[in-house]
Amino acid sequence: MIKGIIFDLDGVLVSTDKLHFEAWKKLAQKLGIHDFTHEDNVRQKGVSRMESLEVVLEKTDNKYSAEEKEEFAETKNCYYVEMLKSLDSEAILKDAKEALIMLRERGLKIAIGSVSKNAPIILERTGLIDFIDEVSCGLDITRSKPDPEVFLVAADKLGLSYKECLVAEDSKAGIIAAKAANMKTLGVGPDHMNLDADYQSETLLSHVDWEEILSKN
Ligand code: B16
Ligand code: MG
Repeated sequence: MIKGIIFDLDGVLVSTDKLHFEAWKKLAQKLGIHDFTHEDNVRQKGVSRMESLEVVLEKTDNKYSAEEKEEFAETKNCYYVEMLKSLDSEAILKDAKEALIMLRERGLKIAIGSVSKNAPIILERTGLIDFIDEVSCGLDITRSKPDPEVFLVAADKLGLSYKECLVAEDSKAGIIAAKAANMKTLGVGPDHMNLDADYQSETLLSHVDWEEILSKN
């Protein structure tokens, strides 16, 4: 029986996925890369900061040292953190807050499962922190999605077994991670049809048959 829902953050509850894209694009331009596209950015979803940098560097023949790469990742994070300063509840995606409220009223426990080290600040700035029970984020783990670690930590923090959890995700890496954790999956967002999840929906409420999901599992 499903007793807890673990939500990815960027692109599922908040629109910060767009800010990640802007910040990586700005770094790419600084490095003389002018063809960094939305398709490249899709491959960065759910993966760590350093792995995301490699997606950018695939677009240049220049070779960089480990120190230079650390510096680039830090520069991108500075751009991103600067953008987060003006973040507020407006960044919460359609249906997200309503879904959290409805699920909690039904007695389900709610956790965040995000590999972002900026997750706590995003939850504070948007006010979403008041609607969740536990946070598992980049500060709690050593391996990013598609490794299941972030979701295993979330379930442990909720005090639930892995098969009692369902994961809502907008990235392929995240769906693979959730399946590896033995959890049910709900693919959301513009790419929901391509995620190979157990259930799929563009948004978190209007198009999701929570009744069916929760009664069948
Ligand atoms: P940060 P999620 C992920 O968050 C993003 O999807 C991914 O694009 C980003 O590289 C990663 O967080 C690390 O984020 O640089 O802020 O630590 O989708 O797992 O919520
Ligand atoms: Mg995401």
